[in-house]
Amino acid sequence: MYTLYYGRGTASLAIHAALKEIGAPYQLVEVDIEAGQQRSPEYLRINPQGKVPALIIDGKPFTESAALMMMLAERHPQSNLAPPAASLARAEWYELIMMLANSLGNNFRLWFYPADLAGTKEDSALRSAIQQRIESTWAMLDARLADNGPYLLGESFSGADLMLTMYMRWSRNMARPATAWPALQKYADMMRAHPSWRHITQVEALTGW
Ligand SMILES: N[C@@H](CCC(=O)N[C@@H](CS)C(=O)NCC(=O)O)C(=O)O
Repeated sequence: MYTLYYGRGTASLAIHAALKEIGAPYQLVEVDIEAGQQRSPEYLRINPQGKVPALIIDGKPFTESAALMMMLAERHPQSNLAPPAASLARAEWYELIMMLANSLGNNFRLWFYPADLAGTKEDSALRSAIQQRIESTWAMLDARLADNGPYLLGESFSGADLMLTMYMRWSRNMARPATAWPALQKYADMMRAHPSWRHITQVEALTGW
């Protein structure tokens, strides 16, 4: 039994969907980010960084969404989260997971929590630089999907698609959201209809998309 500590619509989204894909038993514990529950002494014992997600595996807490995706893929080789271990497709999958986490995850963290870096929420030069970095990643991914879709690995769905869909959703209120790129718009329509994504949207009562 896995236990996922999640916040609605946050970096736990992809892991929530991955658990649904696997079909293994799991329970959810909501951490209310708006209410600051991530900084409660109880939660800090689970993740001293005070962030979600945290996943309890065999009684031990683990964090970092990209790492959790890799752990789940490894523990459930029959699932569709990743191509077979040691294959070239698996190597490409690792590359994708890390690229998404570095190019999108880190920049979105600064977008939503600019005080992490600048000590202020008012630094417009920083925000504009982050926005440009995120947009250049959308452009690169749009070209990739237009050339070799419909999924990141071509014909096969994988957990990398759950990561990308999560990050794309976070851009929905930006001046140029991911869906401003045509292949990404098509991809978003496909992924929003994907069963595990629809499931978590309902469970987390997400609006928008
Ligand atoms: N690199 C981490 C980032 C986790 C993260 O920043 N989570 C945010 C929600 S998306 C959070 O917990 N924010 C609460 C806070 O920092 O106070 C991951 O991918 O798991």
